[in-house]
Amino acid sequence: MSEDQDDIILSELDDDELVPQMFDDLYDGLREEIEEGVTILLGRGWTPYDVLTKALVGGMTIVGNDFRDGILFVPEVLLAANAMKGGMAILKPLLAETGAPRVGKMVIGTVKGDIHDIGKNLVGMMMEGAGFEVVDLGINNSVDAYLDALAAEDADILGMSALLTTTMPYMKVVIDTLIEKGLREDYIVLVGGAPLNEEFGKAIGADAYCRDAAVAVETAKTFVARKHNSGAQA
Ligand code: B1M
Repeated sequence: MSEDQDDIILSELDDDELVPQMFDDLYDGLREEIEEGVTILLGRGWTPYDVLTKALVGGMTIVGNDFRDGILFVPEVLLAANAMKGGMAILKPLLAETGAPRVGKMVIGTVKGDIHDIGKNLVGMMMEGAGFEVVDLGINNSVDAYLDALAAEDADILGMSALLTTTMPYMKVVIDTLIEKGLREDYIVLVGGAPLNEEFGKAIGADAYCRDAAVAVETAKTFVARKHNSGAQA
């Protein structure tokens, strides 16, 4: 962003300067700088979760706002997304390193017609960090892709992500198909993505709408515990 970019030595910045600098670097799609910033913050004792939410997601929010306002365009946003993924790749094993017993299994994917995967990846990482086994189907998933994976993986939870108002209705197609096939009660269905809200989640018949990755983890834990308890009583 600034002409002095080359002169900045990230490790010499204190946290209050480094985080805004990382916002700038994310904005500019500088993957190596983001990876370095993440490593520095971890070295200073930041938790992986704080690095993720305060430095990376914080920066991506600025990118999102400027994309919305027509200041940034697709190529720049792709570069920012690539930089974000570089940082997330460092954090992923650390978030998963809790050693917690497997609490449940989730199949997650972005719906058909939609290629946004950053939020979905984050949810997957946080779920793994909380002890869930996660099967990530990637982007652009059809009903069949979801249903096949749920059966093949013997999953407890179906997670669906959509970032476009044009693709979010596809979640209902998937849920309606589960109902048609008599499978709806076999799975906990959680949905998320920026254009969704609680009302939408209820309207399409999901078990819950999850505002962010942390909420997804808490919601999944609650539903899995409920499922196990009702199983114990049966
Ligand atoms: Co796109 N895009 N994009 N984009 N993009 C949005 C979504 C948009 C809101 C930007 C805008 O105009 N303000 C807009 C949608 C408008 C609308 O539908 N009303 C938009 C558009 C229009 C488009 C294109 C159509 C642009 C074009 O080509 N003209 C195109 C669509 C392509 C397609 O999918 N078919 C497009 C393309 C792209 C890029 C490829 C450039 C890139 C995606 C790169 C990638 O994902 N690999 C991109 C990006 C990066 C964005 C923004 C800027 C950022 C999304 C993001 O990663 N956020 C986005 C603007 C925005 O959202 N403000 C935008 C960070 C992420 C951490 O948050 O994904 O919300 P989020 O995930 C959160 C929660 O929502 C929740 O937890 C996550 C973590 O806390 N969550 C879940 C998400 N999924 C969940 C699933 C769960 C639970 C919780 O399951 C249990």
